[in-house]
Amino acid sequence: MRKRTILGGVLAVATLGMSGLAAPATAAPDARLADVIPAPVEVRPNPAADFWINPATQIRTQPGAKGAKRVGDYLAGVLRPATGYPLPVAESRYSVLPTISLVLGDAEARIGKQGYQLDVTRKGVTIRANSASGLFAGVQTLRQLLPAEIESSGPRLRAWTVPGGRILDYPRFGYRGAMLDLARHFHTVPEIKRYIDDLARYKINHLHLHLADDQGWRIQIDSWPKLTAVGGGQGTGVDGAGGGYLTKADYAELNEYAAARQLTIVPEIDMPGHTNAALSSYAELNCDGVAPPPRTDMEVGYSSLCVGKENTYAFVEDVIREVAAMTPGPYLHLGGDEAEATTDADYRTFMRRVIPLVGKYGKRLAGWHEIAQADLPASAVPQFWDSAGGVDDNVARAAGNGSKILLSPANKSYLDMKYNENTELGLTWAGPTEVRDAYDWDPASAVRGVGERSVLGVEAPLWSETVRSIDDIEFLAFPRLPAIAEKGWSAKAGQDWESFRQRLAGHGPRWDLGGVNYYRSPQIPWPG
Ligand code: IFG
Repeated sequence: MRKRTILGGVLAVATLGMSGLAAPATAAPDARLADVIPAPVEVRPNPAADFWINPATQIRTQPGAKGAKRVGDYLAGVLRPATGYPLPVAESRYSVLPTISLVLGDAEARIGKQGYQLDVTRKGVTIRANSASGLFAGVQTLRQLLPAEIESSGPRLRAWTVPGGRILDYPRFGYRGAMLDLARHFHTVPEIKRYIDDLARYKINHLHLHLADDQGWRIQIDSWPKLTAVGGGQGTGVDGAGGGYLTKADYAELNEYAAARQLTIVPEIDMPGHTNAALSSYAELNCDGVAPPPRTDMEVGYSSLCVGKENTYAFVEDVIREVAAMTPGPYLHLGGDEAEATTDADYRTFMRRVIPLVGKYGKRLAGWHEIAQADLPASAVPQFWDSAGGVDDNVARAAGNGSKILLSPANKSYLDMKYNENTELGLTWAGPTEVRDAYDWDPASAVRGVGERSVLGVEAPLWSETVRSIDDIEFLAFPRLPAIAEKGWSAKAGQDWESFRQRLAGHGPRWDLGGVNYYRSPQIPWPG
């Protein structure tokens, strides 16, 4: 660290000497306020007010505002590597130095809980918000207003100019999520952390982890240890790759890492279908008392918990209790999809018994939209995964009963779909899905009977049957994930494919410098 500080100091003097404290005339900003993704609500450029982050710049938060201080520390971590500047984070009421201020309170009420107001003047940058998550959203916007080189892992000698003006911004929907399937292929804690960093860039604020399925069980449950000892062992995963599981310590570490980036973890234990990993780990869970062999193929719809066995409900309650106890976030997702080996009557019997357990352990129920066949509390969140334009009477009924719907239309938001028939990774059943397919839809009219007020938000699932690494994850997620992020954050009026593709082109260099392994879609005018 000392070496870097000295280097930073040398760089600082060199840059300072080069052009003093005012923004050097040659340092026209690279990015424009209007280039931000997701598109902000209001943008008012002021070219006379460009700010130049310089060696004397400091980051300031109000004394005692702990949440703001944590965002300030995060911002320093984003800016220090490429600038080489010290960028101290000070808790003070005012500052005479050039300053990036993160201020809680005295922002316009209409920005709500997650919005922010970002002002850039020649003296500095001020981000105002009503919460730490709002400040964090403003920080992601500020990051995009800096030249792409800000994403470099090492110091670059250049002027760090921020274009002058004001952005006032807040999300259309409160829930913008991404789902990562750990069951078909287990991804390590460092890989998941990297994905969390990727998601935070685009104001995604939920990470749904698919923790159990036919091939693998990926979360430690103390009361049923064979779930991971057997169901999470080596060789569990599609094609026998990707075994492993999250210990409770791993899971706690991920929740902490996500929280510091304003993301909430949503754990899913899929049931009554997609349960072969549990059934093959415990013979007594099976109706016939015989454990089926582990499965590493890609078939779905062949497994079911034994609805008629009391042992099943002791198992489910133990799992729900332990997962709820280790999850700081409000949601617990029970899956419920593709229960083709469970009769409709048994499905409803099963759900009638297990749905109350989610509330009993203090969580809000989420589930794939089939769960709406059962009687749901109005607080429950059905996650729609049929194609956009689809119809599901149970979902429409749930929305009519006051439930908020999470939208994951498979032909728009499933990141595990191929981009085109030549894409090596991914599946085809709901695709192929190029970037424009992921962008051209509107959440408020995607499902009949689910209007704007019934939409909780959007989520982009990434199933891992064909995914083996963080490079594979990023290849499938970028550039389609920013498209889904814009669906969830930006006002409908601000969404336009031509504008999005132009803005997205400018993110290619950021991903190149940040080491994000993205698909260079021919639909996007990438620079250079
Ligand atoms: N559908 C299954 C997933 C996965 C997916 C792959 C849902 C809710 C196809 N269920 O999507 O388990 O196999 O695209």
